[in-house]
Amino acid sequence: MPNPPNTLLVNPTITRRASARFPLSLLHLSATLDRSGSSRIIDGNIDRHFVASTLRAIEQDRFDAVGISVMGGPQTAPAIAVSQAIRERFPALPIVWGGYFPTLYPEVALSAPYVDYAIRGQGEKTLQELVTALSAEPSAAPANIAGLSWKHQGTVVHNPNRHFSFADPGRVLPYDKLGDPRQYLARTFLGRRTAAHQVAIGCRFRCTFCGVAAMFGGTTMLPAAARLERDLSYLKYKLGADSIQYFDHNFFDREEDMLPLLEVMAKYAMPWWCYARADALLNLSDEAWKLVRKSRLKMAYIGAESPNGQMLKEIRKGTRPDQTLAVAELCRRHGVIPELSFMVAPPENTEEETEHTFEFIRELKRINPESEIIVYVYTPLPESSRHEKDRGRRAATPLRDINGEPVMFPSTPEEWTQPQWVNYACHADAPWLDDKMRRRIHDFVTVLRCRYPTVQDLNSPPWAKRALSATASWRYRFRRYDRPWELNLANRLVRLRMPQVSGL
Ligand code: B12
Repeated sequence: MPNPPNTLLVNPTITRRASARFPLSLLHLSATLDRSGSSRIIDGNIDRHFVASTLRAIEQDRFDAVGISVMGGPQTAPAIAVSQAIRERFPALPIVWGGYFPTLYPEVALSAPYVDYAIRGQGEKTLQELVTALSAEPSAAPANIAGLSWKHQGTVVHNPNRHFSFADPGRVLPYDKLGDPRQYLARTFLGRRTAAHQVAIGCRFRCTFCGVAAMFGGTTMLPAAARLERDLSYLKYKLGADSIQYFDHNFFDREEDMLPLLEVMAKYAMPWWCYARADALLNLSDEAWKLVRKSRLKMAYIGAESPNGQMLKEIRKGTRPDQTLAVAELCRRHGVIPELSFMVAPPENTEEETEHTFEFIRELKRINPESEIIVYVYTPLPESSRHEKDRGRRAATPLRDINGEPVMFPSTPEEWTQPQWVNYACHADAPWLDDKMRRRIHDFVTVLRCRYPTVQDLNSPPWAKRALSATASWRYRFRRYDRPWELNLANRLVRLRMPQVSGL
């Protein structure tokens, strides 16, 4: 009889210690793994020497595999560093990558000598089956584990996709594996001890640019109200959380399913933040809005994306620009701040679309000056990374760089760590932009965020925000965005927060 499988789970550093939130991916995986074995978590956001800690953990204990969570962007380089270090010191230990990076790019992940398995999509069951197989027979070929990609005689094998599942771990997540879970509660504009939590899983929409659609293929599931009650009760009464940031992919779904959840939240009345859609909020009944207010929703992040209805259709967003304007007004009436994100500088009509978006943002600010605006560069996912159900549907025009050459996406994890590709993954730059366009976006964003400093910034004193806003007002008013040197200087002193980089 083999020993029950033991798995080491690692979250490579992606953000500052102060911005670290519960590593929900690893907590969910751990809850499932512990049903048939055991697991340990190392979080690189808290443990800044997580590579050394990982090696030490493997020296001290017997593990059947190491699972590493990898998101494209700034997490890829530390994920490579820890994987290489493990391979060098413990060459026989299987290394498994899971999360958005291997889901979108399994071939790229498996091209690396330090990745043995890539798990696509939800990882709980796939990882559990894999480590069970590895602990019984390390050299066994895992041909029948759904959701797994692996290497066989020099080629990559993709097992069939795994069906979407919504397994309730049956208890609160194993937060105690993180040391003191209270270190993950943060002071935010929601409260003094904000906790990150996820209620519903997945999203029923299939926006072509979104990693969530690639991960879930348009499926979503909401939990029973009792489960939410159990979790909120733990977060509030055991940990002392006073507010919640919901990491749900899309919080508001069918109203009849939402109402019982909103009732629980109204009972706990902890100020909250979530991802939402303009159409869903516009369709909420009065009864639902009453509960939304009572539960103290403070801010809803809404993907507005573009003021161009045709573009919204092409990317399968499913909402219209008039709904974006309407939701800004609706939120104002209900005391909810809409945090609206836009994707500027698309590959076609780059300049025209960008200027149009700037004007639309001004209109939104007129309707609801409290609206928070996030400006990203439109960086579509490679066609190959879309969910199998969506591949080949509405094939986009091939992307071309600034010289008219086809855009070639990286073929190794190392290439994805080059600054231009990290910026691509972070929606901060694209190969079809010239310096003039980059500067124009940067200057507009500088003027906008100085004119309207975010409420999410708690560090800058109110007088500094007021001074910045006053300094920026003439530029904003007369659309003189170019080279705002005085704002760049002032910003360096005040260092306004960037929610798109660090989260709340
Ligand atoms: C929290 C969060 C962050 C946090 C960090 C998280 C952390 N690790 O501490 C912060 C704020 C730092 C962050 C940053 C970024 N993020 Co982020 N983030 C999220 C968010 C809101 C929640 C993630 C989460 O906890 N989910 C809940 C858990 C349970 O789900 P999960 O992580 O997907 O895990 C499951 C599977 O992925 C898989 N899995 C995950 N890890 C592993 C590991 C193993 C071994 C296995 C087997 C399986 C596995 O199994 C898990 C359980 O089913 C998601 C959106 C969302 N709702 O998921 C975006 C999201 C993951 N982020 C995304 C992106 C793009 C970014 C950025 C890179 C860019 C950006 N502009 O947002 C930035 C980087 C910014 C920078 N530093 O410059 C995208 C990823 C899509 C993509 N194309 O890759 C998402 C989906 C948002 C979106 N819709 O665009 N992010």
